[in-house]
Amino acid sequence: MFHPARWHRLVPLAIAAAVLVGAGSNVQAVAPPDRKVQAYEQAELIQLLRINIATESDRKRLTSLDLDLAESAGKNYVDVVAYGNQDRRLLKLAGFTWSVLEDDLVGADRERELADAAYAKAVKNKAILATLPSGRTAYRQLADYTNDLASLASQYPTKVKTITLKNTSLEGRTIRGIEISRDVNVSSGKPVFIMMGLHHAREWPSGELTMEFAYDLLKNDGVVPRITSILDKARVVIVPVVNPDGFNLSRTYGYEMKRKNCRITNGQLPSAGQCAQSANQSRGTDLNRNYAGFWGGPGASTSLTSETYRGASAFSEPESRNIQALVSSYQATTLITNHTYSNLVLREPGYASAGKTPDETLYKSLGDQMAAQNGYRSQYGYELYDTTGTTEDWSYYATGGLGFTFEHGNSFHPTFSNVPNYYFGSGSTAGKGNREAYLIAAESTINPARHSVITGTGPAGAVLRLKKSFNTKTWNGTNIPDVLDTTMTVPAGGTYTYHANPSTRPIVVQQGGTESWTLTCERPTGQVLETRSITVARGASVTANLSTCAAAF
Ligand code: 0X9
Ligand code: ZN
Repeated sequence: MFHPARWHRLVPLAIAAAVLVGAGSNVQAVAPPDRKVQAYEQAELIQLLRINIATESDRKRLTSLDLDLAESAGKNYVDVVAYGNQDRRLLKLAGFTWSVLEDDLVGADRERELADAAYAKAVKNKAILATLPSGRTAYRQLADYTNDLASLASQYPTKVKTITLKNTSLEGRTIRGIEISRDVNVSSGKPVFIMMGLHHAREWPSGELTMEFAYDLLKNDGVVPRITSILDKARVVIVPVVNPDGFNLSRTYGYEMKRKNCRITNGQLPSAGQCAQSANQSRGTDLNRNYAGFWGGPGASTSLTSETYRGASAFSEPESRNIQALVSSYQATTLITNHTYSNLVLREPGYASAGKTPDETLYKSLGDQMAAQNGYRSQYGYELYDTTGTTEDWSYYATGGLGFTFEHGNSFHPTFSNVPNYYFGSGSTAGKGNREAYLIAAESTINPARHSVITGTGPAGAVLRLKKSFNTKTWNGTNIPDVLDTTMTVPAGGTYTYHANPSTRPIVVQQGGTESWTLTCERPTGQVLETRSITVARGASVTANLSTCAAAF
């Protein structure tokens, strides 16, 4: 397994990096920022290389070169996207040898376009009958996602509610998602499953699979009993494109390998067209290193031109802050963030020295259950390589909701005909695939043994609020304020069931402590009529009869 740089918490990053670079090489730690630009401008080949690794120290040295690791690594190799001659020279100087997996990634994209056209034609001619729930035969562009979300909302007004995320992207785009549930407009205390795609721009299937699951749920509600039950008992939140600026660029010829967002200069918005300028190709923040959980630790870079740039500070990016706000506004008991590639189901922890989570038994069993369906490998995030500041590094430790990274398939964006295979499974796993894995995630969301339940009586129409404020710590101990704040309305009849995450965060559970939710019973105007402190563990249920509120309502 790939365990790169594991420097000690107390060693400042710069010193740790210098030590690593010193290990048997005089090569610069950070490759010149313009190497990609040069590769594009001089039409040098962008290649996928499999770098041979003999020892752990080789891995460390390779990591310290700050190349674009392709996220697939094995016992004796690490795959790297090499931008032109300069990256290859850097590898050679450092003494590495490799085999070429893909000799021309840009050319391969052209070939993919042709294969995609052939696939679309075959579906049209009914030569291929099994199609995706939406019927799509080619990768969506950004506008297709926007249109599809809007059309589902208008087609299913009682089952789909549009969500507009809090911040626009750096280039000013609105980021949207949908909630899917029976009577979606009733605020009913159901547990929530959040699924997302396209944190990373070039990982096109991650958005497709997210969107197709939405179509599937809506198309098969009332047809497939499992799906009917999911709509009855859960709220599914779908955000297919977390990083619209990056994705939009990646869907443009010549920019297919774009990964990050459009942060060109720290603290500044990009000007129109700036993100697409060739000189800025390698700039941007890696949104999957920008979350506050362990932000600034191993497996993330301080260089704005690195593919794993962590950003100027925790949650410096509007796109990651969007997901923070989104997750904080639901009781999301399960979360899947879709990525490509490597056929993995990853759970926390994301860096090796963190130790197992207090939910390991449950966390592993859910990961294993899903992996049994999509045929992927279920493992810890750090078994791929250490990372910090990823989505679940924050979401799991802040909310206790079980968060997973799915790494689909065998390349960042293969020919589209792979997407239906990823979704449904094919060959020996026919009828399975990620659809089954997602359904298991949705069913696990509903299972009260896996989250917490607060029930009781209260005045019909009252708003019940669960709130908790705390600090999330970054790697160096900086406190980043977090507020989880969700509401439901007491239904007619005056009995409520509020499905929630445990009141105590995993880190506090680990230390043997407890935390509470503050439950308030409010008039719809926001006037608080009763306040309770609720301590509830995973798998437990507590009763809170809100009689003071009922008397005053
Ligand atoms: O590096 C990432 O952000 C993810 N891989 S990707 O190829 N999609 O970029 C993996 C993050 C998962 N977490 C850990 N590896 N700890
Ligand atoms: Zn990714």
